[in-house]
Amino acid sequence: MKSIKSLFIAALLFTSMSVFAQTKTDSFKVYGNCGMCKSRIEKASKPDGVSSAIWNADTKEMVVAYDSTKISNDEVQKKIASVGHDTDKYSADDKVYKKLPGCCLYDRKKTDKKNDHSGHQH
Ligand SMILES: [Cu+2]
Repeated sequence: MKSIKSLFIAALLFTSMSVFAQTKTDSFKVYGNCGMCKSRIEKASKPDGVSSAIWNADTKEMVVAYDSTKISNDEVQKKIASVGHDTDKYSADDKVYKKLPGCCLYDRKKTDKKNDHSGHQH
């Protein structure tokens, strides 16, 4: 009987701990094109602490559910930018962007960054 009681207390403790782990759901824009972008973006936006990440290729809307005690919205956006996709707050590195497959070269939000090459280069 005693062990059942302590088990119950342990379960109660565990439950209250997971209540402290606050799950937040946020949405923000992530720029990209296709299904390949989708899997790349969603993969990148799932570090520890993120329970769900879904990107809509049509609306460019990203919806993430994460544990706000483990990770922040900013950190998730940085992760996405690090694989080549601009977000509301962070821009991907030009070098990373240029390495994306052709179908993934989306229109960037900032076009006037540095125009050191004129015209098209195809
Ligand atoms: Cu793509």
